[in-house]
Amino acid sequence: MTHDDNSAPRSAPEGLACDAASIRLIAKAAEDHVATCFTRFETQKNHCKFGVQGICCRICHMGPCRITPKSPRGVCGADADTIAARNFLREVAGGAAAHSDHGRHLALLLRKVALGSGGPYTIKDEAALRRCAVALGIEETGPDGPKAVLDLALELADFFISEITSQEEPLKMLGLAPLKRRSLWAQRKLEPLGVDRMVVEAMHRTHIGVDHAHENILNHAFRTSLADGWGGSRIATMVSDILFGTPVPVKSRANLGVLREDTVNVIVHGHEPALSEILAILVRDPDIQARAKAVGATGITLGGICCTANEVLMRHGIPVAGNILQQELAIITGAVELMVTDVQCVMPSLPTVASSYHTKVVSTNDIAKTRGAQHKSFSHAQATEAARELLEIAIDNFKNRDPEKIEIPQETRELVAGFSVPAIKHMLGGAFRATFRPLNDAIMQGRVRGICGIVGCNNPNSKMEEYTSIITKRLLENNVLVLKTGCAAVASAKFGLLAPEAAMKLAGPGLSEVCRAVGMPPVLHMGSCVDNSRILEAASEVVAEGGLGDDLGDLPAVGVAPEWMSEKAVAIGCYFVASGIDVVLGGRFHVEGSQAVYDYLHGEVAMTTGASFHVREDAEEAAARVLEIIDARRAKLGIDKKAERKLFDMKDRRAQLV
Ligand code: SF4
Ligand code: MSK
Repeated sequence: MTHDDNSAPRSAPEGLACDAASIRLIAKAAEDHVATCFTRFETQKNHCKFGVQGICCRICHMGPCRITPKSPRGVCGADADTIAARNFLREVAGGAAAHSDHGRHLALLLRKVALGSGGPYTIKDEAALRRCAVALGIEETGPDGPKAVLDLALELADFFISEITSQEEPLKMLGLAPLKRRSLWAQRKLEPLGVDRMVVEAMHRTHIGVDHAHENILNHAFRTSLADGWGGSRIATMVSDILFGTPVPVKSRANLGVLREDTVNVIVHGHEPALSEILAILVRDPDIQARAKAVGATGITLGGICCTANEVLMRHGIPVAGNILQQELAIITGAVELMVTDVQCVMPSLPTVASSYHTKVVSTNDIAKTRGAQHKSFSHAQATEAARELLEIAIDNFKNRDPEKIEIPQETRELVAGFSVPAIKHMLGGAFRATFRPLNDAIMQGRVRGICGIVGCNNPNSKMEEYTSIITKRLLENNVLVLKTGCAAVASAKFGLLAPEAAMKLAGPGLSEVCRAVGMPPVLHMGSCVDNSRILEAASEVVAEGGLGDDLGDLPAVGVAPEWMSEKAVAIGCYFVASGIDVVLGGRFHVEGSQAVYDYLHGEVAMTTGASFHVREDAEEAAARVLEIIDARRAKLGIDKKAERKLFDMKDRRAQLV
């Protein structure tokens, strides 16, 4: 038995998860006396009501202060509105910081590569480099023709770093958004400076005795989120594409059944792709495979958890073992030799869980250590050596498996991922004229009713993936094209929604026709958490293509965060809303102790941005709300009436020419 004694779930495993693999392993955890997030949730779920309502303040040491009807103000005089708004802004700052630090690390790696000190990393996708430079207004040709790749890479890296640190200049990357939206941001004073300054300012504003007006605090939350969505996160995506390749459709599989009894199993987990990229390449090295065979395995299986999984899935087709709530379950299979962690969403419980099996947990980023895990500090310059050493640790650990403890569920589903924006345009328009035109036409004709970005995490506060699955299926039936990222995408993968056949089985007739015509699934996996920037990119391209208004806020498009839990999800929701896209939340923000803050986020903010948050804890009601918003947008665009399909004869055509 581990030193955690809360290993027995109080609910039946069937009530905690939808997929058979997770259900079985939650039960196995109890049999093995291993505590997991599912059992720990049981001991934590009587949440402090002050925390839930966002009216506990720990910002200074005259407190902590809690707001009640009898004590409506903290010691300093802060009321519920100030306290809830400050807590919300700090969440957004945390989320923006996480995404954008990821972006910064990649921009710094791009700079090293440009200067020749990037170890094994190279500019893998020169077309992406040139495409980004052009989009950002950086000349890609000089007086003597196209600039040399490394010169352009250095210019771009310096541009990205100056965007992250910009002190007084609004973010230049806002230029990637439609003109009307940019004007709105400027008029409403929402244009962000660099995310570094925005996050520091968020911490300053929320210090005791600074910003007390809830609208002013919340508007800074939206501004900070824009510095993430259009800045830090977008930089992460752009640089990843340049260094590791722009994703194209790729087949793979998802769920814990991707682990194999006869191979050495290695899991990469976290978010930053630099190390996992090298592992994905090295794992195919014949020498490494031979070493695995020498210890009695048939080879090595690399699988992923969370968004590091999504990164190597999108570019290499590496199978996905699971999403955030499955990280402990992967170890509980008893068949994982090594779990390599980087940053974000890595549970500190992993070494404790691993202590009941033979799994080694190795952390690799100096900003993310866990007690009980071995730490191997990763440097880009030595990336290949580090990856080789990690694989050797895994191979050496194969002999330590306890056959009695191994149970690998068989469940896996086929999927197609890799839908970057260039890949979608290519699928829709073909190699000759990659374009969003067919999608815009299908939306205007009503064959596709609208677009929905479903993003975010899983949360043990509800049955894992049930909400995500229900809302996704309901939207598909109603001809809504679904774009997914993060753990929400993995959830769909596990239930077969990322397979092209889903278009025939689950999509309404119009959406099914469009998907079948181009051979794509009705749910497009666009990548990791930072790749929500790809959804903004796709939406901007749809606006630019014409016929659906001239602002992101005109599109029949909605964002949904069904089972969200992280500060990053709060930041993502805010940059969607600030970009004019309504967001439906499956769970509530911790702000309900302040009616004013609640009303601002769930309604009044629309007067500033054109969109707001909508909480629907029931998935069917959430689907209905998404369709209402889409239909309202369609009516505003004047495309709510189904266009009659008229077959033109020669006489009609001649009449059109007159
Ligand atoms: Fe209490 Fe004000 Fe200090 Fe917050 S900042 S802990 S409300 S005194
Ligand atoms: S990993 S932030 S649980 S999506 Fe990106 Fe999943 Fe949410 Fe982490």
